[in-house]
Parts: sequence; structure tokens; C-alpha cells
Amino acid sequence: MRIEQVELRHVRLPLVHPFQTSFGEEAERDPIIVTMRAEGLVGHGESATMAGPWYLYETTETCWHILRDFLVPIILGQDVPDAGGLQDRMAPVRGHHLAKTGLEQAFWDLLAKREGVPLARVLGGHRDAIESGVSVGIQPSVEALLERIADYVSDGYRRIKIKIKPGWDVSVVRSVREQFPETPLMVDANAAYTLQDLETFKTLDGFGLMMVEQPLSYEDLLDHARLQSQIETPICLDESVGTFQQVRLALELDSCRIVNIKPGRVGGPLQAIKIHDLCQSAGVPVWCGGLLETGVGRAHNVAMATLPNFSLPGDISASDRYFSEDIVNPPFRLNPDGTITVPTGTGIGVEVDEDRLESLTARKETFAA
Ligand code: OSB
Ligand code: MG
Repeated sequence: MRIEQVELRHVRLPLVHPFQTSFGEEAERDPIIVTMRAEGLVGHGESATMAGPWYLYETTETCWHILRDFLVPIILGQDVPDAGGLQDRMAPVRGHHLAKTGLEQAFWDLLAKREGVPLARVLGGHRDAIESGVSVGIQPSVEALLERIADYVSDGYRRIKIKIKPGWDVSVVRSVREQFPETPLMVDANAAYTLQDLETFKTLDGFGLMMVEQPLSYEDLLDHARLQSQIETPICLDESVGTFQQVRLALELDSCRIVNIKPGRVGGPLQAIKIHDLCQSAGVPVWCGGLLETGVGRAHNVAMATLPNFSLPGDISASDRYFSEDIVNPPFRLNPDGTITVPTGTGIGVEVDEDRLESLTARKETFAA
């Protein structure tokens, strides 16, 4: 497929609730929406960047720079047979996974549209609906957190993830457990602890959590292995596994028992599939994480989560958990049973609302072969 045109749009959308984690607070999303044209078809992808380098080193600015000055020039006008071919061309650029993901997702949307099938099908997925969980940020008070959780539980979400940090951990989890004894519950520390906090994690073992996500430094697979050997609760890695090779190492070291796969963090759908397959053959369950994506990235995540080893509810929530109005039609909705239906149309299976996209665009640039 010859890539004829790429359009980049930095869009800005307010979140319905500011999202606070151990690394900071975000009230607005600033992703880059990628539109790719080939063979008379239009594909969409999302580089789910944030304004600052707190979760990953990339920012919206660095992503724009890498896309405009390096990645778009090496793929534009090229005849690319498949996603592997696209990755090979982009391989000389080190890292910058969010930038690569926007392009690769748009390319997969085109591949599926050319075949006339849903994206999930070309990725190798089979499910009609995916199990939906929700990630709840740090709140101003425990009461506020309990209210937010009560709303999500009554919406039907299949598991609740709460963000923790030193000072907002054991007593908060205890309160949540008292009010929601049966709810599938997990915590995400976003790398805020060290092995010195072993007692905190031993105490958390008493609350029947599904897993504890990324307790320690994003660079420390060895300490995660040491922690895992001393606690019962499965560790799930997020920030520490940004590549296939890091996942191999983590499994070898027993640094985790569950993997959060975010296509954006690992460099695109093809890497996500490879990690999925590796974990499947190692008997390690995975789930699809999120980066507060718009409907475009969400559609890609929903399709990814249809693969068989995505066997736990992910951070793929309904559009209204993030935005008062999404940029796709129809928006993603939560079914009463806590699932999200996989679109059946071709490609991503939802329509990008061009007027809304235009009204949210802070910057736009088009590159033609
Ligand atoms: O650590 O999983 C994370 C959002 C932004 C950056 C990092 C994380 C998150 C989430 C929310 O937890 C996931 C989502 O609902 O998209
Ligand atoms: Mg996380």
C-alpha cells in the first residue's frame, strides 16, 4: 500500500474529571490524531501523548517533532506491504513509541478497510464484546473516592483500579474494601515506591486485590522480582515493560505475574500482539491499559482487547468516563453487563466527527507524497 498522505492534528479536549496519579494531575488531553490516506481510503490513529514527560518521556511537542521531521518523511510515498514493513522503515528511529503508534494504528485501519473487515479481525481477535474496567484517579478525599467508585460500580464496570501513592494507600484501600467487599479491585502506584516500602505491600496483601500495578521504579525489573517473591498479590507491570525485550526479561526474572499491554507504550499494535503472544505462551494473562485516549485510540484498544489472552478487564472505559463529547460517532458506551461492544463496521468501525475534530484542533499539518 503506497502511503499518499499523512495529516497530523494536535487536539485539545477537557477531561470530565481531572485525572490525578502519583506523578501529577491532568485536566485536559493533548493527543495527536493521525490521518493516513492510501488507495482512496482514510485511516485514523492516535499518538496518545500528554503535555509533560511524566508517564513516558514523550510529550506532545516531542511527538510532533519526531513525526514531522523523522517518521513521516521516511514512510511518505513508500509502498508498504504490511505492519512489519512499516515497523522496519521506522526502526532507525529509536524509541518514541507514542509517535510510531499513531502512524501504525492509522495504517492498520487502512489495512482493515482495504480488506473490508473490522480492525479486530485483521489483528487476530475474536470477541464481540470486551470486559470493561475503570481507573480512578487520586481524589481530594476518601469520601469523594468512595462516591466515584459507587457510581462506576452501579454503571456496571467489571473492575475498579485505584491510583495509590505514599500517604494514599493502605487506609484508602481499607475504606474501599469495607464499602465494596466483593468488587474486583486493584491498585496502580505508577512507580511511586521502593523496596523500603515492603511492609506497605505486605499489608495490601490482606485486601484480596487482583494485582498491584507498577509499584516500583520504571527502570527496576530486578527489584520488582524481589518484591514479587515476598508478596502474595500478583504484580502487574506497566511502565517497566515498554518493549518486547523488557517483557521477556520480566517473565524470566519473575518480576510480574500479569502484564498491562498499552499499544502506545510498546510502540504499536504489532508489538502489542507480539507481547500478547509471548505472555500467552508463558501462561501470563494480559489486559489492555489506556492513556485516556479519544474514541480513535479507544477503537484501536477495543479491537486489540479482542485477542484471546486479554483475559482480564482492561482500562478501556466508555467515552463518557473521559469526555463530555467524544470525537467519534457513535461514542463507546458501557453495556449494562459491564462490557463494551466491539464495532462491526470496517476498520476502526466508528466515524471520526470531522467538525468536532476541527473545532478541537490546536495545530494541523498535512504532508503529501
Ligand atoms: O498508569 O495506567 C496508567 C492514564 C494515563 C497514564 C497512565 C495510566 C493511566 C490510567 C488510565 O490509569 C487509563 C485509562 O483509563 O485510559
Ligand atoms: Mg499504570
